[in-house]
Amino acid sequence: MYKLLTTDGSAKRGQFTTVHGTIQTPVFMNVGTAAAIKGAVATTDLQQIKTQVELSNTYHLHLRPGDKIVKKLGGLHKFMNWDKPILTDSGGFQVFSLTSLRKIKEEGVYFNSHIDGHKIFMGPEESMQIQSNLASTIAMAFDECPSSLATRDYIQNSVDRTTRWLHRCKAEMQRLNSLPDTINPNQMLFGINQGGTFADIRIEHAKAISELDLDGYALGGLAVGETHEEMYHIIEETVPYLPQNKPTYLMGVGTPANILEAVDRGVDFFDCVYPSRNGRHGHVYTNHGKLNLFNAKFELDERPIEEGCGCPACKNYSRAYIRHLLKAKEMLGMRLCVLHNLYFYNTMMEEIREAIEEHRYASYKKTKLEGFEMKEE
Ligand code: PRF
Ligand code: ZN
Repeated sequence: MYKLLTTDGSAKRGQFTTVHGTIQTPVFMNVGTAAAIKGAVATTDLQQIKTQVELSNTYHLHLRPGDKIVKKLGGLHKFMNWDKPILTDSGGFQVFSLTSLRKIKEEGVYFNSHIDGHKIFMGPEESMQIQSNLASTIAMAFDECPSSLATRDYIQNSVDRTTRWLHRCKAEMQRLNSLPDTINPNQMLFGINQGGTFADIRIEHAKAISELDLDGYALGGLAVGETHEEMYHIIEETVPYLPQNKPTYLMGVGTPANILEAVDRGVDFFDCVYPSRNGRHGHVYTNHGKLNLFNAKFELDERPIEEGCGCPACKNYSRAYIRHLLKAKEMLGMRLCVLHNLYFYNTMMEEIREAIEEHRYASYKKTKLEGFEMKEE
């Protein structure tokens, strides 16, 4: 249940209530693809870094350990020891980005596992069944994310199939939610808008899926190779055709600057591997741009990653120490960088929410973006 608290321009400040608690939006979901945030981050760390929602993947968990195993163990929340909201992506995107020898048919997708190559079929029903076994808070519809190089014809046909798949997802989710042994009978479903960079296809698709009265709507198929300007343009064109009284989720985006721009165009939910992936490589975010802690200039730097940051890394350790850990391949180095980066993203979302509430989002965004450009030293 989404409640729009206030707006500032097109930016929305909302509250999304689920059986696993209320999500304050705009929100950044912290990615734990295989039921763990990469970089040795435990679910017991998440409160300290202000995580509201964890995101996992249908495709990965279906392959390993298997969604039936997770169901036997009481569902993903119990398995991971995380009682707040979890969103699961449907598998569609991962099938398209990770597997080879795919065949897309009306019924679904035939592909080979990226782990051992065995043949798998996944369609809308299978994706919903897996997500129901995982018992996530929010399930994503099974979609196709076409390549950014696809032709208009290809994209139109793909979008039409994604719409038919969405009807099947909704019916299957309703069926699964009413079964007696379903762990989360209140599982929610978000539909996914596609259409590449063709604004007219996006708009027609947005209108069609809005009629299904789903719990939320995502913009998929973006940040797949188009320019940032093209992405912002598509968001701007499409969001007005999605229900304002439902959350809008921009899948797989992005940099702090991308998030600031998308919030300004009405987006509520985000997820991205950048903070965890960059952290694992010693790249850390600050309000004055990104730092590479492998850089020699940090060898004797006794300052925290960012002065005033309340994260577990900055409250306790210096850049010099974290640099040493990274160079010595001590796992703690990665872990501290990932914790800092997620805290940085989650704190930025908190600032964004406050700025919208106080109707000063435009000036907040401007100052924040200027800071990112102003590299330290
Ligand atoms: N579809 C799904 N998951 C996704 C995407 C998509 O288009 C993207 C695109 N940026 C990221 N994750 N199901
Ligand atoms: Zn920090």
